[in-house]
Amino acid sequence: CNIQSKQSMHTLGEFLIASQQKHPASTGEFSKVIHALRLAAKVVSHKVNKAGLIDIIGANGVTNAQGESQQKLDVYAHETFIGSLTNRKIVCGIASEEADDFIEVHNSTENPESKYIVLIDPLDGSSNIDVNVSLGTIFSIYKRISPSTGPVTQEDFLQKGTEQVAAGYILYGTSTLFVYTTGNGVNGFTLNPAIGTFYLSHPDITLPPKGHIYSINEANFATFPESIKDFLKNRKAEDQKYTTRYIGSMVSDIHRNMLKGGLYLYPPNQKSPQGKLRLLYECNPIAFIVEQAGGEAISMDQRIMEIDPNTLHQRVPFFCGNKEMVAILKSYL
Ligand code: P6P
Repeated sequence: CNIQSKQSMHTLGEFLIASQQKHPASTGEFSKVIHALRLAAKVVSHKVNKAGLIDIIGANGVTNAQGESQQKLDVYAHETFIGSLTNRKIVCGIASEEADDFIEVHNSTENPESKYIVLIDPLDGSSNIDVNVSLGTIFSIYKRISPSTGPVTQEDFLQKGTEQVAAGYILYGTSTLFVYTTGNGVNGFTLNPAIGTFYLSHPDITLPPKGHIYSINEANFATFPESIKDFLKNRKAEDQKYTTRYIGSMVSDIHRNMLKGGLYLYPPNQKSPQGKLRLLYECNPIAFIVEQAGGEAISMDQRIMEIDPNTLHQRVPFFCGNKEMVAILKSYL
């Protein structure tokens, strides 16, 4: 249907109000967190879509907690999301891929009812910035577990993925999409940049029952575990009907697999013995979303969301997608 009929659909704001009304006890604070993320998403989307026109392209010469050269847009996205979440005094702590340690939002003692914490990868896939390929933001929301009278602590951030209150991603692609779950299914909202409003464009996203796409960087094949090598070899057997798609921007690969079916794999390899992806602000939020869409997310023999985190920037092997494709992979693991 054309954009006109879509505009008669729910906006993200209306969807949040409707969702909040289903929980009479809710204080509306959670909705404010999503509103803050929504605003930051619009600001980053505007910048990403203008990257070629303003001096924001290229690295700024700084390396982040991961030892990766920070792209200017990474820093911009980090500051935009941190600012939006902090200004509204609705969260008590934030952890970001771009910051070595978690950030205590100082109002947490003045404003003890700010019970949420957010973990975020402000701009994943940033190596694609300069070549005009889609990028994404990934976020995960928890309730703090330390006493509300004191500052947030490490334990607030090192909770299992099963404790997530919500998770989502923003895809800066041919259009800007805001996708999130609170544990009752997955919904996607497309930004109409002309008026700065997100409209419900992908209600109740559900993975197709079967998938024929797998997403992996096979340049690392030589040092994958033997089980992964065997899995990949058999996908290529002549009677198989698979294809590979790998954008190098996880949010894009995941979103495509959510709509068309597929399996995303980032196995351990010589360069990244624990895999490359971070448990807290990449794997757990994507795992929550994929499971809510009827799929599965594992790390070798474990369910991703059951992993007990040890450190903020911990990396884990990551496989997620259709239950049917994950089941085949499990038979090799
Ligand atoms: P490689 C981007 O840096 C990222 O975190 C994911 O978005 C992406 O899927 C992966 O790393 C790409 O890593 O090692 O294949 O270049």
